Amino acid sequence: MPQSVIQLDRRSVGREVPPPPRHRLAEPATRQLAETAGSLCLDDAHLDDQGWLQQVRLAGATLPAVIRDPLVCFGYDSGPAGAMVLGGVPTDRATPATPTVAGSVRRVPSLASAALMLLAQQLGHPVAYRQEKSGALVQDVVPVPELRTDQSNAGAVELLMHTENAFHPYRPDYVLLLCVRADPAGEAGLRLSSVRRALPLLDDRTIATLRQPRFRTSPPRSFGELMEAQVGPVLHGAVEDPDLCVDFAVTKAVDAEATEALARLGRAMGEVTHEIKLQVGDLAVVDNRISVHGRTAYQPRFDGTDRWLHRVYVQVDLRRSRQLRPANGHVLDSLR
Ligand SMILES: O=C(O)CCC(=O)C(=O)O
Ligand SMILES: [Fe+2]
Repeated sequence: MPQSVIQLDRRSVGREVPPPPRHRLAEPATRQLAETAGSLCLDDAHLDDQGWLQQVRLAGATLPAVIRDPLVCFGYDSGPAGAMVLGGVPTDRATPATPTVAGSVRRVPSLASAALMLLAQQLGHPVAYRQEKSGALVQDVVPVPELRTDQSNAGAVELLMHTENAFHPYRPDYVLLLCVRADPAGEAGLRLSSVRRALPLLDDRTIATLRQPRFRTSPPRSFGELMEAQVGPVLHGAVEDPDLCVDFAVTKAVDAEATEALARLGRAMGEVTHEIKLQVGDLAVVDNRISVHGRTAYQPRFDGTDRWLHRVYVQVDLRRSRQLRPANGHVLDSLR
């Protein structure tokens, strides 16, 4: 199931935009992945432990092609949508109550978190940031009562479209979101939009402006005041197939023309946005270089039944961020 090589055809875009491709693991594949994940759920296992990650790496290489192929192909080319959904990922028979506290993370492997790590390693290397969710590799995306109006994964208001950690020079290449509990009201929608689909909707002058260092993206509070937001472009790389780096909540243009270009980009990204209501066992895989994501507003209950995603970040080339990772670990220290 190789992804089609992208073709930016100005005539074909802006009309009918197909949703991100959806693959589904068939029952035997789900069972096989559950078996391998289960074998990694040992009593003393720890998700952030180097030794455990090595076991995952080796076990991941033995998974059958039907499980690995969708991710391996996506790793080569994430296609026009820059995102996909893989259904049928095994989750635990008894998922505990959805956490309601800020900064909640997974430390001990479960069937779902071990399966997620096995799948993540098909794309590259899991990473985390020391200043975010205490540097845990598997993080909970859950609504938190005191943060419900926040522009963050813990909020319940509309979360504007963003490149994950757009301010960071070593931002993740991929963001993986595994649904272990669906929103009981069926309201919360993950939004996905790709620059490959939006670019043909933009005029040349807007594109040229977006490629210039006329934009500043500030870090979230959790990353502290240590970092001065640098000016940079919103589009970079190949002219016909650029990378995108923008957070519509915090990226600010430095002049009027750039402000207008950013607004045009926002409208174009909006035109090609898809909304996905994740169900239990659905893994959304987002190519963070090509697509942005966000979420609709929804009404959490904070009673243990709310929507719950496990999130993992992946970098393709771990070596690039070595200066921030003590002992060649998986957690990036603060930028200074
Ligand atoms: O809740 C969602 O669907 C997405 C939240 C988000 O942007 C994230 O976890 O990075
Ligand atoms: Fe995000």
